[in-house]
Amino acid sequence: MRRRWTAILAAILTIALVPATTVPARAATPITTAIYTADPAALVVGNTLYLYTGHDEAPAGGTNFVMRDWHVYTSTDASTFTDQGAKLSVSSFPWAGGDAWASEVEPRNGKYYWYTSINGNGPGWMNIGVAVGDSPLGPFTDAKGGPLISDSTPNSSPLNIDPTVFTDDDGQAYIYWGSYYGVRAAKLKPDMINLDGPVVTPSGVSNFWEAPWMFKRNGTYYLAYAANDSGCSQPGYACVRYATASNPLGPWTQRGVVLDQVTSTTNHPAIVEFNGQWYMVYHNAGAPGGGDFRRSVTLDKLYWNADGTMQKVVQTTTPIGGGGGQPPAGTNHALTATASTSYVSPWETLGAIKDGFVPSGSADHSHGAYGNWNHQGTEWIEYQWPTARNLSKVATYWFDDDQGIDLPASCQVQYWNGSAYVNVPGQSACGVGANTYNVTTFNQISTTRLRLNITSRTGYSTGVLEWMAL
Ligand code: FUB
Repeated sequence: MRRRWTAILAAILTIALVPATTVPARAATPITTAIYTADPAALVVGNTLYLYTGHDEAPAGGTNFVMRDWHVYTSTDASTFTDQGAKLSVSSFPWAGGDAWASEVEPRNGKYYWYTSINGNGPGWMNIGVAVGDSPLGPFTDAKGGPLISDSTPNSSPLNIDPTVFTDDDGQAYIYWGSYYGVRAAKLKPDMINLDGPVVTPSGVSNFWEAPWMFKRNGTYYLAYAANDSGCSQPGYACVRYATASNPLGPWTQRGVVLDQVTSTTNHPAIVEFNGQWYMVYHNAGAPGGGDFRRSVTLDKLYWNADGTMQKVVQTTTPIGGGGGQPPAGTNHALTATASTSYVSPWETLGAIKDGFVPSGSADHSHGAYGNWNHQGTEWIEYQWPTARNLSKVATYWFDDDQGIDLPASCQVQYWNGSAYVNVPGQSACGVGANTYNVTTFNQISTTRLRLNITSRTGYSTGVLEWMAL
């Protein structure tokens, strides 16, 4: 019972196989909208990028994970992805009972080892299992007949999930895993299905929550992982921090945040170089109908600094559909901005305007909303960035609660020109329509501050669900 309750907590806090379908996903994020996907792991073999993902099957409004199998997606351009089908499922592990959580695939000697988080269906709860196949697409079968790591493994994590396996240049393989702030590591034997020596608790992986991803670049070891400290994410959400080390078992030095919180409560990184470009692969709740248990894998480019640190990834928005009730395409700089306002009602959430949520209508404040009831007249919301952003468009999704907050009478976009706020040049109409992204275009500006002046209708206050800066 304690374990089931723990499962629900984890869900809140963290957070017969089907044939391939070869319908390409859109050449943009998310990699597919045909199903909900989560917990990506990336592997490059030859000229193909393989993404191994979990599969969210929770119903709309569901409050826990429903995950039964894992899919494989392939791409040769990191843009269009093909679903190769569910290549592994809970039923592939006869000793397991459910919960096909995060996984990762590691090649060795012509074989592909697929490490999974899975419910052992016995004493204890989540385990690490391992399947093996002869190609990146399998077929995969249980490699061990039981868990590789379980609660009975000495010094195991408080929650044995989220394996990441890394093979060093000398052939030694390492497995990192864990959740509930309990990162663990061990060497793997050359057979890849047995631990080689004790489980260690690597030092220096500060603020670790779960979802480790290990790799090496230019002789330095990198460990990215989900963290949920107040320095990087709102309560209940997670960012991705990373640490570096000169030894595969540490000690590690934490280097900061590489991915801000996303629109789902959980966050889960995979970092990979493909065709000379580095990518951050992760999930969010951005697909239509998405949510914390209906996530979607997406990817964005990742760039390096000369000193080997990673630049924070800019989360791009999804150009699915475009227009109408869908957000316009382009890089939404709101995601990296600090928001402020002339006034927000104490019970409302200013940060909601920049969480990338796609509202189902102007009354949909399920992800929070900015509102200034009971003020009337002109109020403003504003974005600030530490360095200038090139901007030429905003998209505003108004909040209308059919009570004291109504659509505004008018609005105007302004920017800080170094000494004062002035209207953005060449501004098109500032739309005040309901149930849509009102797009206002202007001549490109470079600024650290962008402001939206909102003037209410007589007798009403105003509100905003999303304000995109592109
Ligand atoms: O998908 C289930 C769990 O949520 C994963 O194992 C965690 O990493 C989090 O993404």
